[in-house]
Amino acid sequence: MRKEIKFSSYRKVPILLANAGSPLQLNDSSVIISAIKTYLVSRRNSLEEIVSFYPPVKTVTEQGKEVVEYENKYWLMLDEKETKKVYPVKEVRVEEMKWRKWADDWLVHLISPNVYRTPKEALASFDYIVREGKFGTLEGLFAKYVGALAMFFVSKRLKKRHQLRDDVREDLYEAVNEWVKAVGKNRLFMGGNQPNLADLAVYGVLRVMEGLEAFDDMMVHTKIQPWYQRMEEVIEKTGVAI
Ligand SMILES: N[C@@H](CCC(=O)N[C@@H](CS)C(=O)NCC(=O)O)C(=O)O
Repeated sequence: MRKEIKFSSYRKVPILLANAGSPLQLNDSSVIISAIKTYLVSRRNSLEEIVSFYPPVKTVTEQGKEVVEYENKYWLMLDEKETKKVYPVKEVRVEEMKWRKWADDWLVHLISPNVYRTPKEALASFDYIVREGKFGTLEGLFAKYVGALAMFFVSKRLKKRHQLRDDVREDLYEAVNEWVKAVGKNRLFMGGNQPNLADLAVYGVLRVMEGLEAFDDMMVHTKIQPWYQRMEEVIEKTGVAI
């Protein structure tokens, strides 16, 4: 809830608070992932130092809105030896970056138009949000009906902004199948026998829709299921995705 992130001038979630000697705040899911992965592989630098390699850059959009982006957010800060270990050939690194960016710039924008597509779906989505969140009874009821109605309309605007087709499912199916095709038939994950950060990014986006009509439709109408199931299995086995 907004009041829970009052301490932060960055107003989006997720935010990661790390206790790295001094308290440290990491913003943006892709920065969080790149910083942690860098830290886990290298352990050369403190998390603080690693985070400084992903500086925020403020820009102003044509509409005059200030937006923050983070530099290098798909790049792991590794030396030559570590790089060889994580990315045996350069192409593997380029491919991972390409699809992480695709997940952030395209795939993620298909969620709202799909899960708030109809008033009924918007209500089901908010029912889920309210059940998982920390709402009082009345507050929850209000959030559910007002939130669902608001997001139903917002999602129509998002649909226009991102130039989705009238049938937003079509864009979702196409995107997901494009991903399956990119993984191909000769490997379990884009990362080979184990997921890489692109697998993680795509899984993270799709996972959000679990339990909703959009997710079930996607499972039936696309070829995503075998890959998705493998992701669930490795997560189950290792406790974490990577
Ligand atoms: N690029 C950011 C996007 C984060 C984002 O947009 N989060 C949404 C919720 S999923 C949010 O906090 N929106 C509130 C706002 O934009 O004010 C990331 O991947 O972390």
